[in-house]
Amino acid sequence: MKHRSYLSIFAFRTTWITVLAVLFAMGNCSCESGQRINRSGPASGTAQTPATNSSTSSGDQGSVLSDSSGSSADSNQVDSSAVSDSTTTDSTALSLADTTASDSSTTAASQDWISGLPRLYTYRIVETYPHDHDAFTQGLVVQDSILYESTGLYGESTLRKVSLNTGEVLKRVDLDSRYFGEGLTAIGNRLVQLTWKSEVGFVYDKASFEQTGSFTYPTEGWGITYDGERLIMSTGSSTLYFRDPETFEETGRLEVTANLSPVANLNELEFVEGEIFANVWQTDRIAIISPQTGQVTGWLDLSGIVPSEERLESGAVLNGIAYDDKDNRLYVTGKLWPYLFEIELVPSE
Ligand SMILES: [Ca+2]
Repeated sequence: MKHRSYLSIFAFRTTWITVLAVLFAMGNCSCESGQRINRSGPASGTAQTPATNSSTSSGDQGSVLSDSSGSSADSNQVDSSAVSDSTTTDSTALSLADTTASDSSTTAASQDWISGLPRLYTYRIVETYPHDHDAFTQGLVVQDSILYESTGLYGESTLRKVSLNTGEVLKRVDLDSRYFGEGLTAIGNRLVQLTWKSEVGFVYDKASFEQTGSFTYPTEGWGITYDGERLIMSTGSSTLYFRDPETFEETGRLEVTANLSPVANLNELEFVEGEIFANVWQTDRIAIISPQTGQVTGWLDLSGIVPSEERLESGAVLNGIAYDDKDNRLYVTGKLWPYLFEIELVPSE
């Protein structure tokens, strides 16, 4: 009975989503831009539907945060995220089930052109690098084999310059213990770092790490990236905020949806070849988002990329995406992960 009901819903959704997709494709096909990334090749990772991910419970992150800071604000994040996360998980599970059921295309477009449903990708590990397993990664940027990393937790938050190849920390700034470091992005010779609940961001000279400015925002700060014209910021919700890279004033918003359902808990961000990649907090999934429509055009499932025995802390979840557009290399890591991976996307069959 449950199966029959699900098929009815799927048939209805597929019919009118197809209509929307065709109309959308006639005006603006976002699938072309994604093909510049290498999305072919054999998969070393096990393709699994993220609906069956072994994502940690919302309380797991809380145990890490509580252990490190004991702040009452931490429990606030756990509480609110727990509510929104359940919504996200439900809608995402349905979205991915739809994708798996209907995905018979072998093209590497990030969105199924016929059905309009998100494509599902797994990964191939190109290279494995060391990563400081004490780094509670919240923001990640890579340029010329140098990582710029923001780490969180009260009393432990940092801005770091790290050698990609060795994991050695080459330069480091410790944030005041009032601040919980969050997202990080680069704009020319500047680095921009968010804080979680302090509603302030910091601007640094990329070479010297000297703080050259700050700005405020009326939300939590989670992830941030730069598309060459605009800053794109996440707050743990399903809304992305565009900000001016000079004044930091808000210039627009984008509601992120998958099959018309909001996708909450958007966290670390990276602008990759015309699309926004976003970690979904406490999952092994990265949403590939059209910056024009907010639609999730693809899901990247990173389940199993770190062997389970390596995850020393229960809150050690995926939370780091960096893309080097000079050589089209994509890197991912997580909070307290001992490794950083260069990966390629592989369409899931
Ligand atoms: Ca990033």
